[in-house]
Amino acid sequence: MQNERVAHILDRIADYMEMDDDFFRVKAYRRAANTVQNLSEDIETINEEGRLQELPGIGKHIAAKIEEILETGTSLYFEKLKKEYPVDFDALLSVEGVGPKTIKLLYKELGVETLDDLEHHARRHHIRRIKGMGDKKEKQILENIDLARKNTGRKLLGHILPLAESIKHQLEVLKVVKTVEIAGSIRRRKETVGDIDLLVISDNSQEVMDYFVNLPLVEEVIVKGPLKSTVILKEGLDCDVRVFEEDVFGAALMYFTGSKELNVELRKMAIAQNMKLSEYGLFQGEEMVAASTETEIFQAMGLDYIPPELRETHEAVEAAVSHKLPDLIGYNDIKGDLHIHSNWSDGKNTLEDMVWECQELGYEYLAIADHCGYLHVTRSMDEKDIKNQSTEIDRLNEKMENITILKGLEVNIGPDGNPDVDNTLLQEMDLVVAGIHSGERKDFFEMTQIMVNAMENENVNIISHPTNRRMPERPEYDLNLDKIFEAASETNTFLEINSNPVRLDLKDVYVKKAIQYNCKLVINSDAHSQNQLHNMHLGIATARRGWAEKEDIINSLDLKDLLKVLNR
Ligand code: DGT
Ligand code: CA
Ligand code: CA
Repeated sequence: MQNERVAHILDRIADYMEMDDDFFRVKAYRRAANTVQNLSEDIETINEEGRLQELPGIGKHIAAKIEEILETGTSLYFEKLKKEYPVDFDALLSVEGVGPKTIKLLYKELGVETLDDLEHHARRHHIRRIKGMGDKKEKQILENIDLARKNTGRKLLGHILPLAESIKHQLEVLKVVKTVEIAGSIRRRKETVGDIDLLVISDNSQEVMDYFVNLPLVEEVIVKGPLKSTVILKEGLDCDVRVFEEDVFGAALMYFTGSKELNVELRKMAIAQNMKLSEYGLFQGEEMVAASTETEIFQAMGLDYIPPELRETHEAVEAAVSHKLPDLIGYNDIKGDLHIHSNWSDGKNTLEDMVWECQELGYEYLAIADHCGYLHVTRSMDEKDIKNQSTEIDRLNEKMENITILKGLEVNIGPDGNPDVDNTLLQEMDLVVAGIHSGERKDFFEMTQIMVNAMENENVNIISHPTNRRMPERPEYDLNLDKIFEAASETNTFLEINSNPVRLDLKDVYVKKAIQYNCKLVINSDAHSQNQLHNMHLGIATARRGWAEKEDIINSLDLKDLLKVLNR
């Protein structure tokens, strides 16, 4: 479905037009964006059937733009505007009081492209000096930057999950508590979370709530009730605790795991079967059909069990009806980590320490893939380092039992798409990971071509963090993913699901799309310390949210089969 992307581009074009006071066309583009946003049909189907101009607000001109976007992935006009104003629109627009006109002014006068730039100039009182801005506007901007940062301020799953688990464990200590489950977006393993939702089984809710609202992690109590309490945690997000009786816990867990979209779909389905589903159970008339476990409820509705990671959209319901849910890659299915840094480049721990930690994790193999070649951002190995590291790996492979260390490198993809390291050197490695590491952003076509070129190099096995996003501040590269996935599949290049909490790249929806293109994927930690090796489960969660099965993930293979697919 390209609907989101098309709507987004139309909306952005409207922003650019607003910069130039072209209000008539602004209105037309906004209306069209809105129409596309709210379509229930796939815009590609509508286009194929020649019905674009039947949509409200879409005339000949905009229909042609949409066609172009569907065909090429972007619009030349849009690309031209972006070059003219290379600013982070999403971030800047989220600051209250900053609209397209202000963005234009700030860019022209001060070169403001990002929230950080905006804050820099506001703090130094550069903004008040611009004609048409003034002290008041500057002060308002400064106040609202923080707010914008907080509001987009959904928290990262990788940072909040340990906190949620800690609260769960603290509640479990109580004698009156039978079970605590984390529900909501965290249970679904969504990459960012709005708050923490905890469900408790207990027959003494009073004691649970008294204890909960007095935990040291709590900053402020918003509501304290017998069945539900909400607090603000010191971490800066809310935590809800709800208490239930054991016999309805499955229904509660199902409801409060969501997503809202899935709940709506399930409720509709229950109604179609002459039943009623709520957080209190599945009912037929007055009679309770199922409530104590999720499994029972799904079964009673004729559905296969839907794993929480698949509950983001209603799609899983259709698959559960027809018994077509994927057999998801499991949290214990990963046999090794193929992207690990040591202090030979910018890692914190020694190579040997990293290997020991991998052995602790029960891996059969790992690949050290330190940076090499020219990188101005971080320490990087030269040819001599690579030789010496190789000797050390030989020594460790002699010494260690049950685990094999592969010799890898992480090379940087240069501006022409070639790794900036000699191919004869790459040929000698067991595996080569290639990634873009410069902050420089090229346009859609150029960026896509660079990546495709990199994949066509036969020494490159893995593309690391393919869209190079960093949450929250760095948006993903604007890439033609269809082209990237096609090339990956044709060249037998493996795309990484990077488990770093700020990356999770490829992200879930792209994982799903890559699999449709028959791409093979690899889940890596990209660890720069022993501790970060433990992030792997976040990458696995992302893979599961992208419907990935074991056969889609090459590091679920044992060493022998892995070496076969690496084909070196
Ligand atoms: P979040 O907190 O924004 O990351 O996302 P969720 O999904 O955790 O949302 P939250 O905390 O508002 O609610 C938890 C779950 O409770 C949600 O996934 C589904 C269920 N729920 C809450 N409010 C509603 C509602 O108004 N309608 C339906 N159908 N379900 C709801
Ligand atoms: Ca939530
Ligand atoms: Ca909540």
